[in-house]
Formats: sequence, structure tokens, C-alpha cells
Amino acid sequence: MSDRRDFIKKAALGTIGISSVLSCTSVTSATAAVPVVSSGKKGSKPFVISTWNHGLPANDETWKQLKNGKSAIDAIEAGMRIPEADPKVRSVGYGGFPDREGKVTLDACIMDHNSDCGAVSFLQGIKHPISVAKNVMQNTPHVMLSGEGALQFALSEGFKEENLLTAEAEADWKKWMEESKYKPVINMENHDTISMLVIDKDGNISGGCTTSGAAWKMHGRVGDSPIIGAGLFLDNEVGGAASTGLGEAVIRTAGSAMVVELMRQGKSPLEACKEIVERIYNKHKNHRDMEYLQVGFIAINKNGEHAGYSLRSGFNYAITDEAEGSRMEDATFKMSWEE
Ligand code: SD4
Repeated sequence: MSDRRDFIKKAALGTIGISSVLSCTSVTSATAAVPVVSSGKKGSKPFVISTWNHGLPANDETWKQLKNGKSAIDAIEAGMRIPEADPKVRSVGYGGFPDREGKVTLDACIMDHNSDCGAVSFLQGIKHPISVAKNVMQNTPHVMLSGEGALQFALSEGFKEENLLTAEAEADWKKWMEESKYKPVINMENHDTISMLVIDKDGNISGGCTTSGAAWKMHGRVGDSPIIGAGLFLDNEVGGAASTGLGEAVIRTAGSAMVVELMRQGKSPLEACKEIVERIYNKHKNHRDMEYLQVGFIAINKNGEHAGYSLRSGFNYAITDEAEGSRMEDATFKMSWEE
């Protein structure tokens, strides 16, 4: 256990190369050391927000598509395909870390302003789960398809089956197998889902989420990201929320749905994210997951106010609007990794 704790602490301090903590804080402008309180900001329309550094190129693509008159759903899909296709992004799509058996298994969902939604979970061999999720929404009577059924559906829709395990990810998996003796390692640097929320020019809210989930997970494990209400939720009358981090904790607390409900009751996006992170902390402070627990939320409301808040330090998100273009913001957080 102590080895793992040391590993997590080192990761939080930015001493491990593959750490998203490292990559995120290093790119985040001059404010890296001091978290920015992000609340009460009135965004213009359209407005795009997404998790982590890989959110920047995704936001840019989504923004371009919105400006070209594409629907928010098509724009979200186009944006999320960027990190899905990038082998350097080790937590989404092609190049994502595999599970314990060396299989890359993917989760994704998408939701529009009419509360229509689609999702895929435990999907293998298809590089763009966000697109399959969109097709589930648009071309089936269902919300979620999983595993072999999701793959068969994707193939029937013309998607191509391909190997998603890159040589680099395979090498990391083999190394992990040696050192960790097949135990799961769940912590921040293995948790870099991209979740995105969009307000279109008409003020309508949509969102999406795509991930390879927790690295080295058990085969068959599905996280929060494809689950409407956990990894993503929106109500066009109120706002939207999406998560990143340990999916088990977010599922246990219906995280994103709860953030939206708190906004419905009048909380700001920051207040709502903070309250749910506090709730997750309270439910987990004596739980076996606590030593490596990290969760973060992004949220927007109908006024275009936005926020990001996480349990522990190191979470950031990309925002894009007309006035300032695309940039990163550090989320405020409850506690450091040392606490
Ligand atoms: C999961 N929540 O599968 C996802 C992973 C993640 O940032 O969010 N990474 O548990």
C-alpha cells in the first residue's frame, strides 16, 4: 500500500512523466501555482468548456464547427474525435492505456438540449466511441449499447475495426504488469477523460464525454463516463455538468446529475460542484478508495456562468469563447494530495 501511496504523492508533485497532473499544471499559464476561483463569469454564446489540456484542441475544433453552423452535437463529436485519434493522449481512444488484460476498452456518451442521449460502454476496436454514441442516440431506440453489441452496431454503421493498443501503451502495460503484480493502480495520471459542455448560439446546452477509463482496470469495468447522470448530465432549463476522476465515486453519488439539481435550486456552478465534491469526500473519507480518490467537475448554467472544482489539486479545464478565444483555467480544489 505504501508504495502505491508514494507513487500517488509523487504523481501529485509532478515527478512522474506520464502524469496528467504534470502535463496540466505545466501548460496552465502563469496562474499554475495559484488556483483561480472560477465562478459567476457570464459567458457569451457560444461557449465551450472541457476537461484537461487535451480539451484545448478539442475546444478549437468544436468552436470551428459551431462557427461553421454545425449543430452542437456535431461540433462536440468533431472536437472529441481529436483526442480520441491522438495516440499521445493516453486516456482516451487510440493510444489509451489498456485494462489488466492488455485490452483497450472505451466508454463515451453524448447528450443534447432535448435530453436525447446516446452512449457506448466497454467498446473495443473502434477509435471513435463518441461517434458510435451519437449514432446510438440518432439511429436506435436505445440510450446505451455495450461490449460486443456496441461493436456489432458500430460495424453495421460502417465504422472500421482496428487495433487501438499502440506500441507505447503496450510497453507501459507490460511494465505495469511486472511492477504491480496485476493489482489495479487507480489515480490521477490514469484518469483523463475528456468531458465537454457547450452552449450554442441560441443558448442551448449539450455535452459529451469520451475515455479509455481507468488504466489497468479489470476487464469489463465500466466507469462513470458513459453513464448519463454520473459522468455527464444536463437539463437545458438549468445547465450541465460533467466529471473526471475516479468513476466509481461519481457513480456512487450520481455526481453530474446532482450538480445540475443543485444549480436548479439556485446554486452557482461553483457552489454546486463544490457541494457535490464535499459530498463525495464525506462518503469516501473512510473508504478504501480514499488514498487515491480524485474527482473533478465542470459545470455551466443557462447564464453562461461556469466553474471547475476538484477534490484534490491538479485539475484544469479548457474554455473557449468569442472574447478571449481558448485558454486553460485551473480548478479550485478542496485539499492537496498530502492531506
Ligand atoms: C473513469 N471517470 O473511467 C473515468 C476516468 C476519468 O479523467 O475521468 N478520467 O472512471
